[in-house]
Order: sequence, then structure tokens, then C-alpha cells
Amino acid sequence: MSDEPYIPAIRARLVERKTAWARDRRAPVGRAVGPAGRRLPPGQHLVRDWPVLDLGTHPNLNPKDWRLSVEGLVASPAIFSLADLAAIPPFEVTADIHCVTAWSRLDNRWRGVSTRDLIAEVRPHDDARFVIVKSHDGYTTNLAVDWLYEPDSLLATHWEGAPLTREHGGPVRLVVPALYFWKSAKWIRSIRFVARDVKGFWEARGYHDVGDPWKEQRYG
Ligand SMILES: Nc1nc2c(c(=O)[nH]1)N[C@H]1C(S)=C(S)[C@@H](COP(=O)(O)O)O[C@H]1N2
Ligand SMILES: [Mo]
Repeated sequence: MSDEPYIPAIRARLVERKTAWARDRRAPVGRAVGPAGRRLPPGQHLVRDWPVLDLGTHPNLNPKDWRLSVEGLVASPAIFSLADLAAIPPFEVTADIHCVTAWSRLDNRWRGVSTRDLIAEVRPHDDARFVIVKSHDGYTTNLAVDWLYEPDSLLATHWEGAPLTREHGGPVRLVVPALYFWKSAKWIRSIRFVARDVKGFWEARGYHDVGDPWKEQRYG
């Protein structure tokens, strides 16, 4: 059995094109300096709506059955239900979205659980330097553990006061505002702490391993 996510045919074309852009280190078109000035990383433009971007399958997850496995190099591996998350003090933050395809959306009000609080529950070992995040649509992404200590990173259950919709990754998605949005895995199912970096779906297709929008780390 392949580890690769199932991608519908029409989306396969899109994945191919984005992979080719990554290979060519193609700069996105439509560069603009927005009215928000310095809040906009280089090469980004503002959008007012919130685009839906993914591999084309939107898992239909029953909140009652949703579980998150936090595993790997941690002292207390754990499986969290939504009720377990609700027992952790709620966390709210307003943060910007920067997508590698060059759109940014400012001032998104997120609610959920701080990844700092989540980490405190499982207590990673000292040699846990990266995480690999897996989602219910087969998507994966990797990041250094440090990004989960950023003060605005969270497991989001709500956006603008309402439960996260299915198309945007509900019931729970990762949100790491300090990195390009491809690192913010929708329909999250597991977080594995590891010693050595392992590339995720887009990272294996030429996207930058880190993906800091302020350093314009889009590709390679
Ligand atoms: N599970 C999953 N998460 C994902 C993706 C995906 O295909 N599957 N796409 C990523 C990419 S490339 C982007 S830009 C954002 C888009 O999130 P949105 O649809 O809520 O705007 O989700 C990220 N997280
Ligand atoms: Mo993206």
C-alpha cells in the first residue's frame, strides 16, 4: 500500500503545476505592496476572502470520533479527543495567513489550544527536534519543534468565533502563522516527534523545508 495521499484527477494537474513551479523556483505573479505595508512579507498580496486550497478531498470527520495522536520521542504519548482538548485552557490569537501562492489574509481570529500547552502535556525528549504532521486526507508536513513554541501557534477549532468548517480543516487543524500556510495542516490526525527531519508532501516536491515568509523561503 502506498503512503501517498489519494488525489483526484483534476487536482493531480494542479499538484503537477505547483510542483513544476517549485522546481523552477518560479516567483509568483502579481507582486504588490499592500496598504498594510510592513505587515506583508515580500512577494505577497492581500486578499479579503479566504481561499480553500488542498489536494481535493475534504474528509468528513465526526467531531465525536475525532482523535489526535501525539507520539514519537515524548515522555507521555497521548491520544486526544475534542473533550480532552477542551480540558486544556482555551487559547485565542489574532494572526495573519501567508500562503506560498502569494496571497495573505490579515487578522484571522483563531481559537483552540496553544501548541505550547499541547507540548507540555506530552513532554518531548531532548532529541526530539522535528515533528511530522499527518492529516486525514493523506497530507503530511514537517517542521522543527521550535515552531510549535512560537507564541501564536495553535491547534485551531474555531475561526472568527465559529467552529472551523470542513473545507478549512475542521474539526481541528494546525495553525503556524510564522510559516507559509502549507505547514498549517488541515484535518490533523497525528503529530510525531522525531530526531531527524523527514520531508512532507510539498517539501518532497520542492517546497522549502522551513518556509519562513519573511525570508521568502518558498522553494528549495
Ligand atoms: N490536510 C491538508 N492540509 C493542508 C493542505 C492539504 O492539502 N491537506 N494544503 C495546505 C496548503 S498548500 C494551504 S495553502 C492551506 C490552505 O488552507 P485553507 O484551505 O484553509 O485556506 O492548507 C494547507 N494544509
Ligand atoms: Mo498553499
